[in-house]
Amino acid sequence: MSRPATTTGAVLFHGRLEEPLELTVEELRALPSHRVRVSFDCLSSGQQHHGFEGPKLWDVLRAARPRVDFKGRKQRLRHLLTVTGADGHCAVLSWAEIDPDFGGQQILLATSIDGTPLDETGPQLVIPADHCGARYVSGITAVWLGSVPE
Ligand SMILES: Nc1nc2c(c(=O)[nH]1)N[C@H]1C(S)=C(S)[C@@H](COP(=O)(O)O)O[C@H]1N2
Ligand SMILES: [Mo]
Repeated sequence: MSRPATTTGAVLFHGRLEEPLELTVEELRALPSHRVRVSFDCLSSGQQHHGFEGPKLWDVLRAARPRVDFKGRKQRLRHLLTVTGADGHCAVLSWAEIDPDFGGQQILLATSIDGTPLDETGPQLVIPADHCGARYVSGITAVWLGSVPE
């Protein structure tokens, strides 16, 4: 589930997709970009404040052509994403957190942090609603889409 992308700073999208897709930070910039100011709490370093910019994870996921039935709504709910960093840190997101028919959260794959481009390190997951910073996975190398078996 954490097979990294082959290009430095690129992300491998794999799992329940028409085909695996590798996207660089530069390619992520081709999608509509959003800016957010966030604060989150870290157990070891306290309250952090950052400005992030990048596309919505939802828009990236749609571009990656998920093998998911969009006609109904209930069938989508069994899907989940894992987001993995270069160091193996991994967080799970449920499909419904980002689907506009459900939570529709403004979760981003940031291409810059505080104005610094992330081309070399890889994008960072931004979850403005989270109180804790642990799901702000940095240096993302892989995003996997899966579903709970029927
Ligand atoms: N790849 C990776 N991303 C990570 C972590 C990690 O260990 N590895 N730690 C998380 C935690 S616990 C926090 S609080 C934030 C810290 O973000 P900051 O260093 O930009 O303040 O990064 C998160 N992202
Ligand atoms: Mo943290």
